Amino acid sequence: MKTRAAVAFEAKKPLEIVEVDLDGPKAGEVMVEIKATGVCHTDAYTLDGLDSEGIFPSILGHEGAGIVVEVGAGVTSVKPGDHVIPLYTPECRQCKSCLSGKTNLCTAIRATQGHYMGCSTFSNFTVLPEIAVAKVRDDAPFDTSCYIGCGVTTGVGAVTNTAKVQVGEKVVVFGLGGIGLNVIQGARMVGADVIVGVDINPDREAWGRKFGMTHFINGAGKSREDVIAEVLALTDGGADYSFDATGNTEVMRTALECCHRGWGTSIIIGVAEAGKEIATRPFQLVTGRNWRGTAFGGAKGRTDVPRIVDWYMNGKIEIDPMITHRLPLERINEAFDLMHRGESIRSVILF
Ligand code: NAD
Ligand code: AHE
Ligand code: ZN
Repeated sequence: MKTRAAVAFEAKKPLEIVEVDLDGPKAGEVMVEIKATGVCHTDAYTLDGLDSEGIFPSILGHEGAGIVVEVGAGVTSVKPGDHVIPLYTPECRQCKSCLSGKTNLCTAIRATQGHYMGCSTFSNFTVLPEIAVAKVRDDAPFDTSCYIGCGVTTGVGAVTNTAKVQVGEKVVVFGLGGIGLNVIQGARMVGADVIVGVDINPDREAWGRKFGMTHFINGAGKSREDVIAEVLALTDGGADYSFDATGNTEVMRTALECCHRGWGTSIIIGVAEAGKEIATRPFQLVTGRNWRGTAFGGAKGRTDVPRIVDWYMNGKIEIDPMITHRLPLERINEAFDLMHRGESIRSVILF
């Protein structure tokens, strides 16, 4: 069949809306009609040619919601009409990683997922393996629940699954965009006492406060030492947990070094440009700070995503105010411009 899609033909070039051919689902696969998709910073980073695994042409997009329209042979977990959220981190429940109980990084289809995240939600119809869709309740609106396909789950899950922040702890979040604001609301949900936000865009202070941030640091023009000193003053000597949601490797260092001596843990969420590396003095780790990372908030997609949709529908977490722009597919390039200008939190494309 034919489907309308926004295709990335070349790095750093605007996406082009074209009709593409799509084969029906093979054994173990499902075809999904995408109703809405968010635009995540990782899409921008891949489009800019900064992902070492990126290939062109490709159809990006990994934050979608839609309806199953057809299933291939042997598919048992979903049927036509089911509402689903595509998963760039699948959950096969059979590979070594899934069976370990220690990670959400299922390896069943990693080889193909790497290049474009395996979802291609910037297409009206897309085909995915059955293990890469989460069946969700059908009263959740597509234009908001799509954000659970990446940003919401990544931010909230970094707090609940990866850091496992406890009531009364002190956290600091670097980068108050589509991911960082979800870290903030996750920290509020689990009862953190102090939630410091750091951004270089002063407009992000009001955004952070809306979701539970207790203190704001404008990092623009400040040295690493200055930011660390401010965080230490606000957290009685250092954060129990810090989170990088910028993708900037200098910020990652600051985030580690503002953790409390002896136990503070820094979680890297941001995706850095190909070739970039992190650095710190080993003494930072010798003296008990921990450096960790998280993908998709440590969430096991088919198990955890339906629960997060419930959290949203029951009012435990917020999504609606973060969707700042809704655009038709034809205007998808504006979503990237808004993100680069710091004017959007999340833009959602409606089909
Ligand atoms: P975004 O553009 O919405 O937000 C980024 C925020 O960081 C902005 O508010 C920006 O002003 C701020 N920022 C930039 N430089 C800064 C600096 N030096 N100091 C402080 N703040 C700074 O992007 P997003 O969609 O929230 O994504 C954030 C990062 O998370 C990206 O690197 C993205 O690729 C990554 N990401 C990772 C995962 C994962 O599973 N690990 C999932 C989704 C996104
Ligand atoms: N391919 C890149 C890294 C990209 C990356 O880290 N992706 C995250 C998800 S970002 C979602 O917005 C991820 O899930 N990684 C796990 C994985 O297996 O890719 C690079 O640097 O090479
Ligand atoms: Zn993403």
